[in-house]
This record gives sequence, C-alpha cells and structure tokens, in this order.
Amino acid sequence: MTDRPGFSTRAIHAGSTPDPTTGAVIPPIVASSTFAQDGVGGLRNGYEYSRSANPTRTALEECLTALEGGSRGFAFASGLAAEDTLIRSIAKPGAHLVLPHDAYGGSFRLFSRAYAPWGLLTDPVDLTDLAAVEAAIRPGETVAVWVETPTNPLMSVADISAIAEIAHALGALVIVDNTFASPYLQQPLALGADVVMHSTTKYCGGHSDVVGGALVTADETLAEKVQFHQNALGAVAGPFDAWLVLRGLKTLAVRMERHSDNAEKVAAYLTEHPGVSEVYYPGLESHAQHDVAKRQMRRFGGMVSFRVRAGEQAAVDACGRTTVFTLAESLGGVESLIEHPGRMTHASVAGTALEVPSDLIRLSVGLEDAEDLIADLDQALC
Ligand code: P1T
Repeated sequence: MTDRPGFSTRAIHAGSTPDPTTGAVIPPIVASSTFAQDGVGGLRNGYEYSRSANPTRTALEECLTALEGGSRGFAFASGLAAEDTLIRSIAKPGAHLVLPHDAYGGSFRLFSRAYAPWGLLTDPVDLTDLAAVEAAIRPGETVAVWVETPTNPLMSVADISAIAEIAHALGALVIVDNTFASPYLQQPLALGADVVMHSTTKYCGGHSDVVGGALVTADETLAEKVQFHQNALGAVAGPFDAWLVLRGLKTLAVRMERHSDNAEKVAAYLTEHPGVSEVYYPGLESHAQHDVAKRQMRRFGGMVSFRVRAGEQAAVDACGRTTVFTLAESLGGVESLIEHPGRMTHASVAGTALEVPSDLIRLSVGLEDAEDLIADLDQALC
C-alpha cells in the first residue's frame, strides 16, 4: 500500500487484515464476552472483557479512525449512545452547549430533556449565522459547539472550518455529527473539528439492518477521556453489530456516489414540480449554503427534503401513497425511504425552537433506478 491509501482502499482494508491463525479474509465475529489470561494480568493483545475491548469492535474502530483521519475511533450501541458518552466525557453538570437550531430531534431531546437533571444548558442557534454562533459561546462555560451538517431534516450546511476557528478562539470544542454526509463526502477533522460523531445506523451500515454509533477523536487527550467513558458507561457496539457496520463501510464510497447521483436527479425533478414550494438539497445552486457545501463536501449525498404547497394533510397523504419509497423513519440504507418529520422523526421537538414545517417531507434516496423513484414520487404527489 502507498503511504496514504485512498478512501476505498482504507475502507476495505483498515482493521481487516487476514486472521493470523486461519487466514480468514473477513474479521470473525468474536462473540466471547471474556478472554483467557496467561497468568493474572497476562492479557493477549490487550483483550480482557468485551465491554472494554472486543476484536470485532476493534476492527470497526480502526476502520472508522482511518476513514475520518482521526487519532482513535469508538463504536457504540447507537448514535445517541455515542452522543451521551461524548457529553459525559467532556462536560460537567451545569456546562453549556451550543446546538444547531435544526438538529436531529433525538439529539435535542437527549441534551435538553434527558440531561435536564444534570443542568446541562443548551442554546439552539442558526449555525449558518457565524455572528450568532460567536455570540452564543460563553467563554469558560461553553464546552462545545455541536455541529450537524447537513442538518436533519432541513439540510442546512454549517461552515465547519469557520465555526472551528471561532469556537477554538473562545475555548470551546467542535463536534460534528457527520451522519448525513458520511466520511466519504465530508471530513470534519481535516476542517478543524475535534470529534466526529456518527449514527452508523445510517450510511456507514448502509443496509438498514443495524443500529449503531461512533465517535472519532482528533487527538489523544480526548481519545483517553472517551475510552474511559466508553468502558465506564458501557454502551458499546456488540460484535455482530460491529461486524455489520464494518461490512457496510467497505462499499461506502460506491454507495455514496450512487446515492448522490439519484438524489441529484430527484431534487431536480422536485424543483420543477408545481405542487412543491421548496426543495432542500445542498447540491442545488438555489440552496442557501451551496457554496459552503461545494467547498467542504465531495458531493451532496442522498437526503432530500421538500415542502408541498397543499399543506400538512397533503404531505401526510403523499407519504402514504409511494410504493418504491417505503414509509419509515431512519435513512442511509440501499432502499429509499419517505417520512413526515413533523409527525415522525421530529415529533419530539414540536413546540420548541426546533419544530419543523408541517408540510415537510423527507426522502432518503436509495440505490434503486432513478427513473423508478421519480415515477413513484410523480404518482404520489398527484
Ligand atoms: O438512531 P441513532 O443510531 O441513535 O442515531 C441518532 C441520530 C443522530 N444524528 C442524526 C443526524 C440522526 O439522523 C440520528 C438518527 N436519525 C433518525 C433515526 C432519523 O430517522 O432521522
């Protein structure tokens, strides 16, 4: 291999060297909860107990680290478990966090409600407004700016390097939820972020058959804190789940290219549709942060949101009429999904600053033939 192998070479080989005893090309699913010691404390390759470390999870963690270009990676039982572990690694009760005003509803619920007894303070801010980001950071109190870009479901794009510059000058870390872009389309650590977070349930896994999460840190100081908390809190990815995500990562680059091809076509179709009032896709020149997206993303991914002129009930009805798009929450799998964020994924933020428009529909554009996807939308949006 060259000194700096390309993305797909890393995705296929990092963490996956053939098994030394059997030659198995694919890392085995090591289901063992515990590991024999050669005398007390005589660990073999550092393995002691599977909450602390497990060989299948290590394979995934090494691959994630290589793909995000970080110092160390950590795999969790879900995206929210990764977020929870990270917050407890960097914050104390009473700490302050700047959040995107259109973040994933579950992240908002975690920070604003599950952490309520902790007194974690949160300020939802429009991260596309850099002056607002700067004004929201409280030096000495703000532990981090939580960036999600593109955001779920409104697809706004935050300028990661500009936010990193502002946050670091004021002593705050920058965390990027890279779930929508995936490591193939966007590399937050290279843009100055301190930690990348993923719901690996989505594009990393890629087949809607696993729930998982990940963190990749830029430096060792943070990595040690996360490692301590990963073991102390215990919300780790199980070996079979880790194996599924690792398998998914091997095809991430080709999948993201096809997701992007299809989503570009679907977004172009929707912009021409008379019943559609607005399309949110960073690849469109009309997108408010298209220039930032072009600078920091390789392509624009598979997520497209749009609003229908006829209002909430029309949006709900359209979601029930598709036959190729499946009506379901989640995203990032090979199959296309459609959902109504206001009543589904973002129902928990109704009545807050994060409430989404009621006439909004979100698409996770999959890998089917683009013509079939467009024909399906065409009959559903009648
Ligand atoms: O579901 P989980 O693996 O715990 O990940 C949470 C999460 C975090 N960040 C983003 C940007 C997400 O989209 C999610 C999960 N989102 C959905 C389930 C959804 O349908 O939007």
